[in-house]
Amino acid sequence: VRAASESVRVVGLVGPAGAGKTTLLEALLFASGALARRGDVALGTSVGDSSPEARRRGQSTEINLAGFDFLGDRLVIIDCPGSADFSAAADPALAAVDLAVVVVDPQPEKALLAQPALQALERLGIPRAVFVNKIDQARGQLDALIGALQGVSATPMVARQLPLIEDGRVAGFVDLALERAFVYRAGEPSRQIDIPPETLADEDQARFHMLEQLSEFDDALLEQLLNDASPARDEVFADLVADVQQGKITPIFFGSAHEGFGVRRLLKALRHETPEWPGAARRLGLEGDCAYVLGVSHAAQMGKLAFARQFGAELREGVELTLPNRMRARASISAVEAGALRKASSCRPGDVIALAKTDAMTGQLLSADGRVREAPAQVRTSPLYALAIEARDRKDDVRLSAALAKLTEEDSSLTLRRDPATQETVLEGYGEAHLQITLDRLRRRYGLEVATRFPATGYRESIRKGVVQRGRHKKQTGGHGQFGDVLVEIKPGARGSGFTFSQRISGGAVPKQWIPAVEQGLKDALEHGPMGFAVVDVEAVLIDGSSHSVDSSEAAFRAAGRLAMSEGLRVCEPYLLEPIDRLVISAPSSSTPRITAAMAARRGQILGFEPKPLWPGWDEIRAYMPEGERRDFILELRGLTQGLGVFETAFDHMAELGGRLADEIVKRQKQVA
Ligand SMILES: Nc1nc2c(ncn2[C@@H]2O[C@H](COP(=O)(O)OP(=O)(O)OP(=O)(O)O)[C@@H](O)[C@H]2O)c(=O)[nH]1
Ligand SMILES: [Mg+2]
Repeated sequence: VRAASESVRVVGLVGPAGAGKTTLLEALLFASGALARRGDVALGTSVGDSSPEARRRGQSTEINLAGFDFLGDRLVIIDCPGSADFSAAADPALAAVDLAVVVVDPQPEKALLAQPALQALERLGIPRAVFVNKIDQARGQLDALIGALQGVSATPMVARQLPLIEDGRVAGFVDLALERAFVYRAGEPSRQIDIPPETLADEDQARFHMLEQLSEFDDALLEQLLNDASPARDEVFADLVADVQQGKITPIFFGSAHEGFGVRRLLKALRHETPEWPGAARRLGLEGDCAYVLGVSHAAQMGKLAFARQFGAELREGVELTLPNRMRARASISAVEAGALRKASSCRPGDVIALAKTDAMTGQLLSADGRVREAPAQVRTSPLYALAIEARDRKDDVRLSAALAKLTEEDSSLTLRRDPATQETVLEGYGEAHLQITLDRLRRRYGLEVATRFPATGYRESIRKGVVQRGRHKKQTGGHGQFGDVLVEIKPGARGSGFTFSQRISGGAVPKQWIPAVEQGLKDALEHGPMGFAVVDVEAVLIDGSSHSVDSSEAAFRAAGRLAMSEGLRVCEPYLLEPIDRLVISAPSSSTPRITAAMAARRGQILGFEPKPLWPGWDEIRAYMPEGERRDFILELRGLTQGLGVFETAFDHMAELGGRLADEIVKRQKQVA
């Protein structure tokens, strides 16, 4: 039974793929006593990564949520996937944490893969700490690591521990705030020892450096340091807590999730230094009693579950919740434990719960006070990879739409759109693996087989020359005939003008009421030009024509217009146009030469590159790239940048495409048709 004064804290685990976040979640659960036995991601026995997709891939494919008690306080951990394919889906959940632990590798080059995560947290103002994991594999000093991390962080990186090196390995640490030394022991809590005499000088220096860093935000401490006075331990702790909670510093801890080293130390720090929920509420702009939806799941047998964090007052089972669309639902609450849900009668402020029978979406606010609340604004980066999908069996079309609706609800980084021009259903996400797990889920959960291909590129055609063309539609079938006759001037229009129509008919050569039909006919013919694509940037002027008092009709004039255009286009020297996207690529500067070379091979046109503002060591490359070349570019970009490269993109303009490439595209289009 919990006392009312106990607090709940929500901590996110973020950082590069494979750094050991899910292993750390397991270690935290085990160290707290919530698990009797420690599982292993590699053996498929961990609490996290329990979905079939995550198990099969041996990496997190969605967030893992687990709650537990530690020394009378409650902690909820949100373990986020590190891979760029899956991390965007975790952003809405991460926005609501009290603190994020960035898990990194001890090797500086690998640790720097955490730069995007660190900078995102700084930008969002989320309090953070670094956990240098896999310390069991570290060799030698860690100064280079701390230096590298400091190089990419705007706030001071404060080493809280001094590693104790024995035979080139990290055997333990000195806690610089406590001034106590500990040695790691496999499978057991660390043992306290006297600070080894040969370490005293280093310890003194490291501690002084830490105090110097803290004195930047504390004038009294600065004065003490200048006067060579030794500050009280309580004051140092108070500074550490305040500075971490305000996001002014990023403390660094060391350990090994796999060996259980330094995990208890981290737990204690999280318990003391993680701010309570009002900080996150302020950041999200929340007031009053409401629950923020971290994520939605259709995975379990329980139907739809909304995982939410309660802000404001305690939430009781059965209380009426107001959704953003003014619908109401009674709260049906389950507490989130280690790998399981447990029916609960209430939820304390700050805690995370699963809500059944509530049709909520990720990022939404559910109000307990009856107010309708708008979801807090969230930035989304543009999708980077897309596939057109269709059911292998047409009979499954309806089931496929329903399943995709559920999957896009569950994964907020996935978007689904229907392309009206090509009639394609296009699934957009953050990479090949991202869309692949979506297809895996379609197959496994819903028994749906789909076919995929790259979405059709929006080629168009236009004309180089003009012509005056006659279109004459005449049919004599039995009684009533059909007659329409037009003379049309066809000529190239301005780029981007699409289709423009005008008329210079005098004396009613084409009766007024049929002129719109002529225009429609001309347009009809533009849908499929001589090369098989839609024709754009064409101007047409209806000059003359003739009609028949009985046989002329709307349909006949439309047919005449169609005829004039489709015959005329052929002699106007049609040429192919391809869509060109504008890209802004962000990546580490060291990879810029390789990226520009790769872009050249994709007929990209570099507009320029410069250092990315506020991103030390990164470049921003601006370029044009044909849409057809861009569709799998993210895969190559990641290959060149250790997975770090990203881009923002949007359609920019249409450009002429000639030569062999154009011939091939036209040939392929004719085969399809
Ligand atoms: N030697 C050593 N290996 C570790 C340690 N922690 C994790 N590993 C191993 O590193 C690999 C990746 O661990 P995960 O916990 O899945 O890493 P993650 O950060 O959750 O990875 P993603 O979810 O894909 O981002 C596994 O094989 C772990 O056994 C550690 O402290 N020491
Ligand atoms: Mg993981």
